[in-house]
Amino acid sequence: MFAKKFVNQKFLLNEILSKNVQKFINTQKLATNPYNKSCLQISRRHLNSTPLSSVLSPEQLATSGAAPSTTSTSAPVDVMAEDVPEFPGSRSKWTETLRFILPEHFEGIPVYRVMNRKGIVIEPSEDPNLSQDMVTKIYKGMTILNSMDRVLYESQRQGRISFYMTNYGEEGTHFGSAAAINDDDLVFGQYREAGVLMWRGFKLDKFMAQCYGNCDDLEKGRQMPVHYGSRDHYFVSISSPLATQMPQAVGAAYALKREAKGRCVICYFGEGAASEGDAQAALNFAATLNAPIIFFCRNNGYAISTPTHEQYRGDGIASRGPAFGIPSVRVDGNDVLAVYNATRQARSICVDESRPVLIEAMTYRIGHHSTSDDSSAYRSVDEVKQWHQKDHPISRTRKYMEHKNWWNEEMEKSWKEEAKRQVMSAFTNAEKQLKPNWMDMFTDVYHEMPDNLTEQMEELRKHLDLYKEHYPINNFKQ
Ligand SMILES: Cc1ncc(C[n+]2csc(CCOP(=O)(O)OP(=O)(O)O)c2C)c(N)n1
Repeated sequence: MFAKKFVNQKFLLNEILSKNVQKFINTQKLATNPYNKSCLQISRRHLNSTPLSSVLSPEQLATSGAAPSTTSTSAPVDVMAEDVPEFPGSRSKWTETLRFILPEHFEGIPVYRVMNRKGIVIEPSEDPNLSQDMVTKIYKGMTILNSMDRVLYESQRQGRISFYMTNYGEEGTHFGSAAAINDDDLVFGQYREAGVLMWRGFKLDKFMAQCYGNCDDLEKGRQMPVHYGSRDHYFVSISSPLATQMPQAVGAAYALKREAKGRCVICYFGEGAASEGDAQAALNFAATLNAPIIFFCRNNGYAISTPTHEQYRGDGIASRGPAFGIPSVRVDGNDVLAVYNATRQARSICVDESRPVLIEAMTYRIGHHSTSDDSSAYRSVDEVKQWHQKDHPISRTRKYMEHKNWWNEEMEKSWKEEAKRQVMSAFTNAEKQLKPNWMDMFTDVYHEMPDNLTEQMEELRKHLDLYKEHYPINNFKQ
């Protein structure tokens, strides 16, 4: 036992020593570059503890690229080529013209579209030729999400639920992207992506249960409404702090890469969230770790009351991708076919080449930010109306289907009734359910409940025994 441990330690020591030797060689390669002087000083300090002469022979030292010794008679080797910069931190040519790169030098990245606002495919070779069943499923999904939004929005206005966020105008980004990936690809969302979960078969009852925080809620009523999550649907639970899901999603993508089963991650976020530090960390980690992740930005023009011109001065979010070394594309988010094509291709790049991809879907937030917001305070009602009437993903998809003779007024009417019936039935069912047992407030803080938490739970139990008439205890499961 002892011998084995000793051998292991010796092996570890050799590993550390050989790593230090490699570091020494690398640092000496940088020696002639004054820019790297500070790095070198740090590395030298680091090396002071390692007796290099004991691991490298003088001959090895001489050929290792070490700085020429003052006593050496051999001529220094010029490792720098004449006309190409050799800086390890960039790949570029020399220039003798002093010129700052101005953002104005670049045209905006174009917006990829497949169909125009009349639902007509512009370039037939770009039509993904989705089957009638698939387009109908997408259309029905978008419309039923819209119905659910209306009911839950109203429900909040009446004080039946505490909070809600609608998805109005962004339905195309949800269904177009969700339909283009595999159902077991892992989703990390922000909060305005309910359609992705709906596409995967998360039932209306479950959406309602989460918003009502009733005993059917998978999250046991602990989070604010719209913070959905479902392990069965590979949809990681939403949390409120913006962009925190982004580096987490990269970590998950890296794990999927190691698992090597051809799965990837899709991570949704808004253009406002993209200003968070976590967004930069995520993009850079994903690029340097070659993580198979699709970053899907919903650029809907606003982050609550902040318009995009106060959010950034560059060319949106897509232009940041290449700076991180990430293939990037901008797409019309109100064109479900364009979103589908872009996401499908992104997935191939992601999985086949094991690298991240960035999609920026241009859209417009037709609804208020949330039920806590009145957007007429910072944008005109006419502006909203304009988008609602002239460029809505639902009406555009409907027009596409009508051109194909897949949909008509009669079908629309009967589907609307059916959708309303389904939503109202889930709604009345959710209202009837009890809230979870109050004890669920204490469970899952840790995997096992620590003693001090058990004590607190017992205190509450005694308190409720004494004062139960002051609590709505009958609304909770016993
Ligand atoms: C770290 C953090 N800062 C601020 C907030 C408050 N907040 C919630 S949503 C939001 C705007 C996000 O806008 P965007 O990312 O564009 O998404 P959208 O709401 O437009 O879909 C802000 C600032 C938060 N939740 N987390």
